[in-house]
Amino acid sequence: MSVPTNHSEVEHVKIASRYLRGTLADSLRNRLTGALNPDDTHLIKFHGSYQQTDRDLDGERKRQKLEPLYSFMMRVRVPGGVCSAQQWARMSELSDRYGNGTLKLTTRQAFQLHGVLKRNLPATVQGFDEVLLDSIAGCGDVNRNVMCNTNPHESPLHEQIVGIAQEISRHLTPRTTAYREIWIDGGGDLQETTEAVDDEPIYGKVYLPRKFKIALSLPPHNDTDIYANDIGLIAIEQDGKLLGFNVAVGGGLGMTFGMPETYPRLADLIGFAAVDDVVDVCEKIVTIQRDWGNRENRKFSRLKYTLDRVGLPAFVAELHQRLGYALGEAKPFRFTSSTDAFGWAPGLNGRSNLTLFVEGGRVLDRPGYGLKSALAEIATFHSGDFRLTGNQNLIIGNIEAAHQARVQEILEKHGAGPKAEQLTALRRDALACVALNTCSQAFAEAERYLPTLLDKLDTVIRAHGLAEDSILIRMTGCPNGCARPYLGEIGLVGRSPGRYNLYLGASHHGDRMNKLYREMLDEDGILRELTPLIAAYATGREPGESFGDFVVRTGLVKATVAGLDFHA
Ligand code: SRM
Ligand code: SF4
Repeated sequence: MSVPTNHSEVEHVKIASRYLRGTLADSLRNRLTGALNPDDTHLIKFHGSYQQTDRDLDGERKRQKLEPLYSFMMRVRVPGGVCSAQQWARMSELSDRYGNGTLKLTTRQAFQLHGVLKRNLPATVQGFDEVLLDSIAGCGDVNRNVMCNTNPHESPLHEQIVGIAQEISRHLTPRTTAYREIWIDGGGDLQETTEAVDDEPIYGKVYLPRKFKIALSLPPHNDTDIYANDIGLIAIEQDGKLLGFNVAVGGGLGMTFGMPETYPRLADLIGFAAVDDVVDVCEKIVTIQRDWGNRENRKFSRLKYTLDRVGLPAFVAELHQRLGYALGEAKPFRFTSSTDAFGWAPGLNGRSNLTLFVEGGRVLDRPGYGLKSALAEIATFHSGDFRLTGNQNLIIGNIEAAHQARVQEILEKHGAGPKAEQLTALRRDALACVALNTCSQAFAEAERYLPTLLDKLDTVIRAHGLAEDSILIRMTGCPNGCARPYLGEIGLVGRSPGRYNLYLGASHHGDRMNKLYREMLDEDGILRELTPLIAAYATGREPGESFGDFVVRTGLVKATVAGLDFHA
């Protein structure tokens, strides 16, 4: 089998890879460089890793005529965001032993390690494997980590829904044995990879045209931003029983500056699926995208472009045909929140849950603040779980009554006690993507800079009595959308070092995107624009009105009603 010549380079690499093997074994054995063979840089994404350089050092190393300092980001899927204390402990330990000492909790409830050297990749993967974690499908043209909102204290239904998220994830995980062969059995010293005998019943030999994302949520919470996903599943309950899911398709946020034919788009509701059908509905949607998605130009390969090209009715008709029945009519629901509830909350069976604020999702130790050490210590005795939220925060879940005081004490001892309530809601609910120094796509800082900007914005917020009012601010270093900035009531998207485009007017619950308001602002410009708006909001808002709704109502920006009018 070969792929048509007009298909993109990555399609050719995939087909030649024999189910994701490529020459990865050879790349790992080559000790002369810290990098992989060029084609393998595409394939390793399917194994959950990106080859990166330390962008802070790139210039200096070039001047010294040295190879860039190559290292690898490794992404470990945590379906539904729930992992055990043992798994937490292992990730923390691996980040110290092989990574840069920090653990990143992503906007999709996964773990990332940064700074892993090529020679340490196999040992790191083996470390995941020993505690039943893996990085396969962390990245690549396959279904990624399946998200699910994580409010264990709210109802037993959440547990059921997390279970369904895990089932969807298992079903859509690639079946190739290449991952085990290369990283675990081969241990980085595999002499030869076997002739592929695998079968990928869902993906086939060339996998999907592009990444694919699924999120679940249980109203009234939309903390997984389901509309930003290729498939969003909205749980519908009746009298405490899960009936099934409303199905939304075609969300995705990436775009490219200067190319208005690329755009962020929210998913459209197309119907209702019963609990027992939902895994199959996801599979069939994935296969339509596999067959219909654009494989010539990766800029237009996501499901959102497939949908806008063929039209929603044709897509839904095809889905019904592949299912052999029609989805039911979408059922009524209402989202009222998309943020995390910080602090202690009672749980089920006498246990409790503690939601901790993790700035930028970065779990680390710094002088006077030892969050990472505190969590590692808690993991030594905690019999519950750890839950990564879609807002880059962490819930220590299902804490035994007998352990509550000890958990609190350890956090305080390390200066990491729950202090979310001392922060403004603006800061508590902020999101920032990784950006520099590891992300190759970043035009500007995000995670490293947003706290500084927030110090200044907090002064304005407090001066206007808005410390407890949640305003969603989201910053990314480029327009790819990793911190879902187009769903920020205030979105800041990096254009060049120190300069950002300012977007305003998303809803507070993830169901309306924002619009471009100003371009190329530096810090002074951002403060100059936002200060009067915050003041006007404090005095002019209607009861319960969110900042995003306020700027739309007062005519500052027009409401974005569909992806195709995002740039209008
Ligand atoms: Fe992302 C690429 C980080 C969530 C849209 N994303 C990247 C890469 C791998 C950069 C690259 O291509 O070289 C970034 C790695 C940086 C690093 O050094 O770690 C990266 N994305 C992240 C994370 C870690 C951001 C964070 O700070 O938490 C998130 C990891 C999620 C996970 O666990 O799987 C992350 N990325 C997202 C989201 C949000 C979401 O899914 O809810 C989006 C927008 C939704 C979407 O997919 O449309 C997102 N990332 C992108 C895109 C644009 C995709 C597109 O369709 O245009 C890229 C670039 C690409 O795919 O070509 C990208
Ligand atoms: Fe990198 Fe851009 Fe994603 Fe930020 S939004 S992590 S800069 S790809």
